[in-house]
Amino acid sequence: MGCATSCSLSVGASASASTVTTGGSVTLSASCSGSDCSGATYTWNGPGVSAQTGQTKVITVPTTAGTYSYTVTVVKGSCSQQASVNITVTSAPQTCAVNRVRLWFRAPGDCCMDRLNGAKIQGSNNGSTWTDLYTITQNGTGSWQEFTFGNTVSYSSVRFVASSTGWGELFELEFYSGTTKLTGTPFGSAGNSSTDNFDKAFDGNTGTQWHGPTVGTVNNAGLSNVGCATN
Ligand SMILES: [Ca+2]
Repeated sequence: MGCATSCSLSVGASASASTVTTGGSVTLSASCSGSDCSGATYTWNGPGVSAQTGQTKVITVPTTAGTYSYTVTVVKGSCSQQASVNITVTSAPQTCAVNRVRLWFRAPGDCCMDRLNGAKIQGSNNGSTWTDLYTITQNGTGSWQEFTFGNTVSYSSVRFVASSTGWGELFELEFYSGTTKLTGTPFGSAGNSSTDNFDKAFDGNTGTQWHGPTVGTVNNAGLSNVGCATN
């Protein structure tokens, strides 16, 4: 704008991506055609970008979803022209990578604590193909136990699978991403009866137990539609 008739300066603005997740970065680029482009200065303004110079500029987009406009002003002597580009910022997906499990296996003083040893934590994005994330190598204690591991992948479903000698036998089962407890829809294999179905591992009551009718890895319990509780 404001280009004198003697100016030969045509400016455009573009971005390396039109959609970016919150807090991400994007490269803004200005194009210029005309004899006055030589030696011109480029100055960018927009949300979080104040008078930053350069024909290309790597910026960090806002942390709130929305559509934001960035404007470049190209100046050569008395010639000045502007161009703008819009960037749509979308919410970053929540990271719900399970990396900690908290569980309660059998009751204090019970038999069979070695049945926990060999149980696995698995993740899946389709509910049918499961990836081993962690294998428990400790016996149960009849009280709360925690296991941490290095998974960084967010799965839509996570589950506990009993060892080859296990029957489920969990009084409670909780999945975490760091300190954030994962939410989801409980699922699992049946219990001996309705009084010890898999839902007893998720009822928040350390006096109710999930216990399968048969031994082995058929016994599983977990969460589908995994999400992260809001902090
Ligand atoms: Ca329970």
